[in-house]
Amino acid sequence: MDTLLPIRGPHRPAPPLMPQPTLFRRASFVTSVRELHTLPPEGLGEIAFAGRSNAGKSSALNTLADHRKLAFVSKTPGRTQLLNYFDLGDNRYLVDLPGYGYAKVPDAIRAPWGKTIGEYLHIRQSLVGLALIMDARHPISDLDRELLAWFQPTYKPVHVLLTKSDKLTRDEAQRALMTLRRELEQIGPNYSASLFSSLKKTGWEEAEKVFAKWLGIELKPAAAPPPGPVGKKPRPRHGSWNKKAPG
Ligand SMILES: Nc1nc2c(ncn2[C@@H]2O[C@H](COP(=O)(O)OP(=O)(O)O)[C@@H](O)[C@H]2O)c(=O)[nH]1
Ligand SMILES: [Mg+2]
Repeated sequence: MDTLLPIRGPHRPAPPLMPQPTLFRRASFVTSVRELHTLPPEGLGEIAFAGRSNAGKSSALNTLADHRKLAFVSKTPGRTQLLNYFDLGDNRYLVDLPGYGYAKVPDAIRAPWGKTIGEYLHIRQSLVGLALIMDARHPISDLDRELLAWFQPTYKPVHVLLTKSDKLTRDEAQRALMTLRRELEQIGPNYSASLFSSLKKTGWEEAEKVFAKWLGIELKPAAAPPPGPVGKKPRPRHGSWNKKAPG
């Protein structure tokens, strides 16, 4: 009796793998800072990530780090109100700031989240720029404006990632970007913005270029990950791109 063999089609080469973000790929959690006197020693450069709660900051960080759990640490209870430091290697860091917009802050404090983080933004010498995450559908809230006004006296650059751009049509997204850019131009010459989507994994190339320049890191052409064994389907790299941390 004939043995039933699986029917195989002609051999098809695997589709080329898409380039992946590399700049933050080595990012690993170092420490959470509650008081400024416990900040790590000044390094060669750090970028702070800020944004309203729910704007998509954790997802954007995970996308840029090509790591679905990077921002997990920032969500663990007790760490959400702290500055969370991630080491990028070579004495460079990214700093995840707490999201703002939930708690009402007394006017006297002025910075969106209060004194400590407001002060950090002013005094930290190795802070080379601010990455501000905004939801492309509701760009630039009053709190975002307050933060920009607070940061402006440092004369350091700001780059806005207009994330969730997948929720808009191409035209709507372009219009949101242009409107925002016009407003940013009024604030400072080194304020820029680009579209981003953690869902579609788009916009990371432009973000990486800006952040690499700030950090003085030369970007190597994004290396595609090595192909898996022949015939084996590569596992999806971003199966749960925005997995929520418990608690
Ligand atoms: N469609 C879409 N949803 C997103 C995107 N980024 C984040 N989200 C969703 O927005 C919500 C808030 O995201 P999160 O990253 O936790 O925001 P955070 O509070 O700023 O850290 C979650 O439900 C995410 O699934 C995106 O690029 N596209
Ligand atoms: Mg978050």
